[in-house]
Amino acid sequence: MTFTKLCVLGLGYIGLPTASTFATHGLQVVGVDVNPHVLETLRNSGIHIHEPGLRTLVEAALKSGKLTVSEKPEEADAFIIAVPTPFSIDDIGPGITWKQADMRAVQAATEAIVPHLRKGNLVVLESTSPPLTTAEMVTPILEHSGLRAGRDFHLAYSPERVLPGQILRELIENARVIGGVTPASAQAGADLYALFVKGEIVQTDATTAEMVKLMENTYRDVNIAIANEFARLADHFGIDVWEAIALANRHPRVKILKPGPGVGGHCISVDPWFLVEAAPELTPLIQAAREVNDSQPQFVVELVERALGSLKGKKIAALGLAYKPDVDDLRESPALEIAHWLQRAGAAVKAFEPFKPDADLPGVTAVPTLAAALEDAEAVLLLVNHSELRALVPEQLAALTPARILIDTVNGWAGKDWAGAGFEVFRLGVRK
Ligand code: SAJ
Repeated sequence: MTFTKLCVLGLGYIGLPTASTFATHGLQVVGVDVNPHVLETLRNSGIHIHEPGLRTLVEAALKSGKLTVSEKPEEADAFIIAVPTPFSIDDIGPGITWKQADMRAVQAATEAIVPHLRKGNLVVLESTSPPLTTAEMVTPILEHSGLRAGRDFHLAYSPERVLPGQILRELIENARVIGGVTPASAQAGADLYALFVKGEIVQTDATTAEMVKLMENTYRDVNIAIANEFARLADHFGIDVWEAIALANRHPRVKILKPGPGVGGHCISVDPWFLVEAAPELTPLIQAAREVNDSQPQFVVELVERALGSLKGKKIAALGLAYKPDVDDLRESPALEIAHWLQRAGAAVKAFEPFKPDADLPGVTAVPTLAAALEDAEAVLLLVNHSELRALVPEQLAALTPARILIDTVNGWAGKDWAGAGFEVFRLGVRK
């Protein structure tokens, strides 16, 4: 199949890079978003997302006239749905919460395509979705057009697999899985992404493609959970988990991930729930892993309490609030949760996030500079392994703060002579 014009619905972390990349590879692209702020920012040559290289790419795409933005879709050869699928939290009993995929944005975007859908078009869903979404939710909505999926138009599911912080490179280089409702739909999807994807393009059916995405992120979640559990065990047995992991990883078939303050972001902490929701009785391991990772912030709060004796009134500089290093994304961030909990427990927290110095956060006192966080602190808590924070050296930190207690939850400050500069260091997964 050949393509001239493409509509991308959803201009977020995935939709905007995808739309811009197609535009710089020759397609006429209409980027659609329901958020007027996003459209206005883009129309004024701004950008609402921090991602290395994205600003330049979007500028080039807009300047060339190949990318335009709009609040509504229009007729095109192909449509890509890249809207968010967050989760909603349900209370299902005393003390039990259950997380469910909130599919309203996918539903609304699919409905918005219906009036513009023509014979021979291709529709691709990229949003992470529970298994069977393409077959049982998207198909019936699109068929309100009077056209039949797989017969009159092509329909496919293609998961995005890019890593925030490396989106532009991974979008092009990663392997792409395209699952069609028919083999011809998968082929049409493959033809579209072949315009820029350099990685292998692998065709399958739509439900397999949905599962692949959920399996990838669930696999990572479970593996991070075991690393976090090892950190708790190391703490219990009085050893250094980082050393133990480094040694275990010398085994040719072992690759333990890093423990930390918990699992955040809009993918790994969310996607496993899509499987749990779809088959609760088949997912005890996945549920246990979620529980371990979700309770890791509490483990950090206890570590801080142990280091400081008590939390009441203690002045703590919390460094980093993003969900992982070198991104500005605060969604589901364990660091944010920890800062919040410490504050609720009576500590006087000043939090600093270098990628969002002006963030205004409910329940957390954020300050705009590192110096402001540190100036009167009694303890320094490293929550995110941002390069800029990791690079701090003992003398530099000693000059910026009266605090002489460091609590490192990400092993960012290992291997430096902190004791030489008068600091006492507590590390996650290392019992002193
Ligand atoms: N984390 C650890 N220990 C580790 C690795 C990560 O605690 O060893 C934590 C991070 O600090 C963060 C969370 O896990 O809080 C998730 O970070 P991540 O870098 O593992 O993943 P994401 O959420 O940024 O991106 C993931 C990627 N999926 C996989 O690696 C299987 C990415 O390829 C997906 O495209 C993305 O989810 C997505 O959009 O689904």
